[in-house]
Parts: sequence; C-alpha cells; structure tokens
Amino acid sequence: MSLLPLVPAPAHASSPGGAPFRLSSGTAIVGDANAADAVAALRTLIQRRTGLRLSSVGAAGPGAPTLALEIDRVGRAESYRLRADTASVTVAAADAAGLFYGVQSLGQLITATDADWVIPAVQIDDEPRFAYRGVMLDVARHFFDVDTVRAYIERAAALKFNVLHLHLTDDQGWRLQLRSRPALTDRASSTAIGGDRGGYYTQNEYREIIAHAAAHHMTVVPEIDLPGHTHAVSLAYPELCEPPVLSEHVREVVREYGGDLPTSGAPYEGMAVGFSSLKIHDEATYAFLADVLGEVAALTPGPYLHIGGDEALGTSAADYAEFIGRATALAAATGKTPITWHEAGASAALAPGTIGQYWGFVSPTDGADDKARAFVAHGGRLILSPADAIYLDMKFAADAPLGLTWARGVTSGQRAYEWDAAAVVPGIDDSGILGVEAPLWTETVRTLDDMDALAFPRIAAAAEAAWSPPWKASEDRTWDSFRARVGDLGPLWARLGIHFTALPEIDWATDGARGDGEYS
Ligand code: TNX
Repeated sequence: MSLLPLVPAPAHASSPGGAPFRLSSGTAIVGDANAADAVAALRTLIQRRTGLRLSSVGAAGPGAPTLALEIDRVGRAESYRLRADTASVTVAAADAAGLFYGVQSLGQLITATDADWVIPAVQIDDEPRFAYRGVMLDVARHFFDVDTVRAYIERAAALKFNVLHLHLTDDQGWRLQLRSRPALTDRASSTAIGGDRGGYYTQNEYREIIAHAAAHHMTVVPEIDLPGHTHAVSLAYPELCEPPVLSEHVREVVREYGGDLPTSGAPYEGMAVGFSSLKIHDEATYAFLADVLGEVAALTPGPYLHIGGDEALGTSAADYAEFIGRATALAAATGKTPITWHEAGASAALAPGTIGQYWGFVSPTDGADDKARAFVAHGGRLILSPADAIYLDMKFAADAPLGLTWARGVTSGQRAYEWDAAAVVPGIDDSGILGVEAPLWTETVRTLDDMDALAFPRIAAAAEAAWSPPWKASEDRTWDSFRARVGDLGPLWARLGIHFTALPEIDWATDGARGDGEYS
C-alpha cells in the first residue's frame, strides 16, 4: 500500500493495478437511507476537494459510474472495506462510524491529474487498533468559541479520531455553565492567559458541541481538573481553596514570561502551574465536587468523566492520595468511568477501573511508568499521551512562533511519529491500553489558525499511533512511508482550509497544473 495517500495507514490495503476510477460530474453517489449521512458527507467532501457537485441516488441505473456506500454489518466495530476499480467504487462498513471512516479514506484517495480527478484501483480492509482515539483541547488557558471547536472536531474526525477531551477548567478560567454552581462562570470565566478575553459554554452550547462531535462519531470527555489547577474555583468559592503556593517554578515562569504572581481573589492570567489546590480536609469540598461532577455527568452522554489530578505540586503526598480516593469514588458514583492523569496512580485509594492518562515521556522518567502501571493493577487501562511525541503544543522548530519546549525541546514530525503505544510503559501492551490521545494545551494558542499551525501535520502521526497497526509492523508504518503519505494530503488539507505547517521534513504535493494557484 506504500504509495497510497492514506493517513492513518489502513490495517490492510493493496493496489491491484489497472485503470483508476475517473470522477466526473456524471458520477452518482449511491446509498440507502442507512447510509444517508455518509452520502451527504462524501458529497460535501468531493465538492470541497474537486469542486464537482455530484448527485446522490437511492439506487444506481445499469452501467452508471457510481460511488456506492453501504452499512452491511460485516466486521468489527468501526471497520470498513473499500474497493475501487475503473467501473465503480464501493465502501461497505460494519456500522455508521466505519462508513464515515471509509468516506474519509475515499476523500484522501482523490488525486488530480492534468485532465480530471481519479481514484486509484485499490482494495482496503480497515479497522482501528485502539477503541479510544482522542484529541484534547484546552479551552481554559484560552477560550475557543463553539465554531472553532466544531472546526477542530471536523479536522480530528477526518483522521479517524473518535474522542474529544475538553479541558474545561484550570487556574485561568472555568468554561462550563453549571446550574448547581452558577458562581463558577459568573465570577471565574471572563479572563484568559495574557489578558485575552475568556468566555464559557452555556449548557446549550456544550450540548451543541456534543451533538457536532456525535455527528462526526466522536464522544466528548469533559475534564474538571482537581485538586490543583483550581485558582478559578477560588474566585467563586474562596472558602474551598488554599492560598496560592508560590514555588520557585512559579517565580521562574513570571521572570521568563512576565505577568503577575497568582494572588488570592484576582484572576490568574499567567502560565505557571501547580500553585492552587482545593482544601482536602474540608467536607464542603466534597459537597462541591458532588454537585459539579453530578451535573457534568448528567450533561454528558459519553461514558467517561476526567477529573485531572495533575501537577498538584503544593499538596502533600498523603493529602493527594486521600483526595484522589474520594474524587475518583465520587466520579464513579455518577455512573461514569473516571479518568485521571497518571500522577493519580500514586494513590492506593484509586477507585477500581479508573483509566490513567500517561503524559510522561516515550522513555519514562521519575517513576511515571510505576504510576501508570498502578491503573492496570486497579483494574483500569491506560490512555497514552507521551508528551515528547504527541503534545501538539510543543514547538515543531526552535524558531516556531507558537508552542512550548518543556517536553525535551522541539518535537519534529519524525519524533512525533517514531514511537509505539505498546513500548512506552514496560509491562503494558495493547491489552492494558485503552487508546492514544494527542493533547493541545493552549497557553500560546489563540485562534483556529494557531491550532492548525501547531497540530498539523503532527496530529496525523498521533492518528496513526491510535488507528494503524504498530510502528514498524510493516514498511507502511515507517517515517519514510508516513512522510510520503502525509505530504500527499497537502492539497486536501489546503482545500479544506486547514492552515497546516509545511514542515520541511516532508515533501508537500500540490495539485499540479489543476490546482496551482487555487490555494496558498
Ligand atoms: C503540563 S500535561 C500540564 C498542563 C500544561 C502543559 C503544557 C498536564 C497533565 N499538565 O497544565 O498546560 O503541561 O504543555
């Protein structure tokens, strides 16, 4: 399959050779009522990619060139089969998600010739490696309106991601309206990093995001970060929070990036972490958590509730362990499966079945792997987000205007690609791994263009880690194959309005005579 322009690489693909399918205004898209959403998605995708407006029909006339979409219930969840030859193209899938993914692959296969648009003759049998394939968006450090989140959902779904993790709360702001605790958004949502404007999602807006995600086969995982990253809570409920702990790290961030030290009663607009905490030994804290977690769970149809647990640097180990026991139990009591960052693995009281999100390095340091293994020992599994590979907020070049560098400096495309989920935490293989997630923290990110510039193309490497067979399992799962395939997606991304960074590590294709000058 090496030369097919598909990212993430499919589980199985072959090119039998022979003449391609030629796309023209006379091509019809065929699908019954079950396939209607996928037919509409394909129609839009083809129009954006080629400008052609194809008709869609319930059944094809004899001999007509068609793109046929069908849910035939064959195969595993999210799987699809794509067949293309000169006469027709068919996509058959196990379910609606699989058909949606088949449509995305079809969109990637469309190639410009001098005269027309073609789809090469191929046979693809595809299914995901991991059930959980996430992207995380931090809407707390900077706030993004619903349209921007919708755009990020569309970008991620096209790469076969199926989870949107929203980091909804942090020191800099509380971004979700709660009826049980209206003071959170009334008093702690209007600001963001660097004096930028904040904001929050009303409950209807949150539902809109969930619905748009669902229409793209994505589940929303809300995160309420606890017990640290809670300075915003202190603006609404000062009695629940400890005073800021002004560590050397906090002072250093202020020296390096400017801004003020965190102060009780004032919004925090800087980039330091680890200075805030809820009061661990006050029952009012747990009444607050019961309200907040209960309401967020009720608003959220998906099965997970993320309660953070990272960087509680001002909290003693014993207090932290006790808090994690109580908070994971409260999250589980809502009927959801709790997720925490991997630090919470240090707590012997972790609720059984809690999922751990590992954000250490590809080669673990400081015992991060011990903490990660603890989740599996407690009956849970891991989500892998190795920071030095798929933290999309890391700089892709030393002189990049956006991004951070704490995760071992610059993260090139090659470094984002060359790792495997089953090789990160010793002793944990695919059976202990729920999936892979690529976070985008937004300290330096203010717009959709900023998101695009940092995320693309490295988000495609994360997609491949989440969906495709293991790294080096075949010649398709190598950096050389990936850089050729991802380079071929340049014209598609450009047509979709994605302002990706043209990393010099990759040869970016253009549409040649057909497309030159039509996009920049
Ligand atoms: C670490 S990763 C954090 C975040 C920052 C991020 C910036 C994690 C669980 N915590 O608070 O935004 O680094 O890269």
